Amino acid sequence: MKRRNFFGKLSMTVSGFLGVNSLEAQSQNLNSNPKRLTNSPLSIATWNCPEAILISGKLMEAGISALDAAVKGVAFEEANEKNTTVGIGASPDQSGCVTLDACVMDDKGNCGAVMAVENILHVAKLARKVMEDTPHVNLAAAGAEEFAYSKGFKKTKLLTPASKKRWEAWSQKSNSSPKINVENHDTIGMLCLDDYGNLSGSCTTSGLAYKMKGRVGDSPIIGSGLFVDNEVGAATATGLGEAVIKTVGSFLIVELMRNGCSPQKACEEAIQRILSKHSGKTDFQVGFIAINISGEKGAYSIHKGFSYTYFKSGRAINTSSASFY
Ligand code: SD4
Repeated sequence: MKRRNFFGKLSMTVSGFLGVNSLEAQSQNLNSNPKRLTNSPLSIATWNCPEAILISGKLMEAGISALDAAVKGVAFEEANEKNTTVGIGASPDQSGCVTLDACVMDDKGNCGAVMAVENILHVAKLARKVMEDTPHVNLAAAGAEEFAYSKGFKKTKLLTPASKKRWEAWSQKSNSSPKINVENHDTIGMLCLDDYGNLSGSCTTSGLAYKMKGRVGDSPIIGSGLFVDNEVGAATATGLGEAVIKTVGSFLIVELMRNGCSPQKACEEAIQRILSKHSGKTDFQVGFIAINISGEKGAYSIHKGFSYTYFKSGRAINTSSASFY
């Protein structure tokens, strides 16, 4: 497809998703609030997700908060059947059941998460409901699903004919084991810095493809898959969740930034920490992205192949991350 057609189509898709009226309404908000930062709004997400980044970036340009932008941005990927690691069309667990994990964290340090949830599409939005409408941080499995229905979420069949076919092919192999997807589309962690200098983030995934039933990775674990501190910065992760959890990766990056590291240096240190705990064994991937409160960004992964997408001057730019190997 020609580049111009692609971006034309993309902006139509995105404006449909945004709702033009809400943009117009919110732009009045922007006019009445002065822009505080020169590097804002900034949104950045793991992997190649231009539509999600355009949604979050344009919402923030229209004066919408970083939290709203982070939840609405990843919603695009949750509804994207081609993304085999997020929302509808995602790979199931060993038993053929799709279970989703997600979390959100805002500029005030509030957070919410849902884990191992079946039949609910927009799990980042559900995590936000846990944060805003319950006294808890984490809701799991059937409890999270029941809570979703009580909040008006619809039951959605997440296993598509394509994801069922992939799972059937996988289950026929004799040495079937869980795997980290290495396609362009993968777990989406998104960090947003709005024009008022506030940071928020979201992370949404189906986790490891063909995982053990009940397995939960890093993505919905605050501090591991995502961490936001409005005084410092924010970080999010993709890759082998067990390795990220063992080093509390996203929290580690934010603390490194608090102690003076740039987002880039902090991501590199966190990857080094993981490698130092797995001496000799590097057959897995982890990637981190981070931003600080000044709008500087960083990304680093163990292996080549990880990329991230960010919003700049009305455009979504996808870039390869630097890597250890
Ligand atoms: C997990 N970190 O559940 C997730 C998987 C992932 O890209 O990021 N895949 O371990």
